[in-house]
Amino acid sequence: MNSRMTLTIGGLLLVAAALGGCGSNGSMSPASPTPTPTPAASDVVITIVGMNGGLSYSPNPATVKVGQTVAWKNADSLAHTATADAGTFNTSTLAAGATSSPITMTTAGTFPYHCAIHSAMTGTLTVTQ
Ligand SMILES: [Cu+2]
Repeated sequence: MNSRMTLTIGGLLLVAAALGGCGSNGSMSPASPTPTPTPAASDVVITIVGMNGGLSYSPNPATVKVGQTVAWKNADSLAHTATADAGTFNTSTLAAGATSSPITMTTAGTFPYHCAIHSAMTGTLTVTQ
């Protein structure tokens, strides 16, 4: 081994580190905190009131048009979901106070849904043309 070989290897490692650093999140972040991105506005927001049978979601039933987006806002102190019985949509688990990403409703129909954590929580979403 000579010093020239060592320098070459060192240079390659630097290049590899630089390339890898570009792809990872966080390492290139500025020191000051970036503002949390504002979630995209949804056409309709349904509030998760809490565990109360058919009154767990409000409004219920809710009606939207094809192509509109729906978000569920969890106003309860427990985690909940809004999960279509047929699996066509699912907010996944929403912590207390969290709002789901907007979900675009692409198919007309009546969609019963429930909380995947508390099956007694039920709602209905109607999607019209
Ligand atoms: Cu629940």
